[in-house]
Amino acid sequence: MSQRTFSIVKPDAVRKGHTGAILAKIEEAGFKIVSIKKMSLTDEQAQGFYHVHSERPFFKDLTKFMSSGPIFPMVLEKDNAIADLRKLMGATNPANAEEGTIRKQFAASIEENAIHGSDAEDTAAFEIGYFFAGYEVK
Ligand code: RTP
Ligand code: MG
Repeated sequence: MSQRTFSIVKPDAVRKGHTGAILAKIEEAGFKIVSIKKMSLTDEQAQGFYHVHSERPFFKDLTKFMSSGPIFPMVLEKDNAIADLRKLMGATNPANAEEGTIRKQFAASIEENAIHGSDAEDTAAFEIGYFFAGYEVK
């Protein structure tokens, strides 16, 4: 069944000029881009987005990184979108990511790992609403 998920091309990948190649992989995998924009986050906005990680030791570095430059947040749609995007992304640590995944190809480290993808239906709904108004994702 058709499902929506939320993704971000992270600041490291944008800085390195990998946005187009990452979007091409996403489209080739059958995802429809429902909505996309270029923007930068403040540290406070990044904290709100990653609030589930607020107690983790890497939280401060993570929000500093996510607010370090432009990102491309987007809403994606396809059958089984949430799980299929996670698969296409590869493991959080690119050292463990499978061949052919976005993180294997474009991520530099466990933190600067090129792409975000929602991990469940409830987080996808929260994350889409955090970045896009209802009229932008009709
Ligand atoms: P994401 O939420 O960005 O899609 O990544 P994920 O599910 O694969 O990983 P998650 O555990 O949710 O962690 C969120 C992001 O925090 C950074 N991180 N750094 N230094 C570290 O040990 C560490 N662990 C995680 C990464 O940028 C990760 O994607
Ligand atoms: Mg996550």
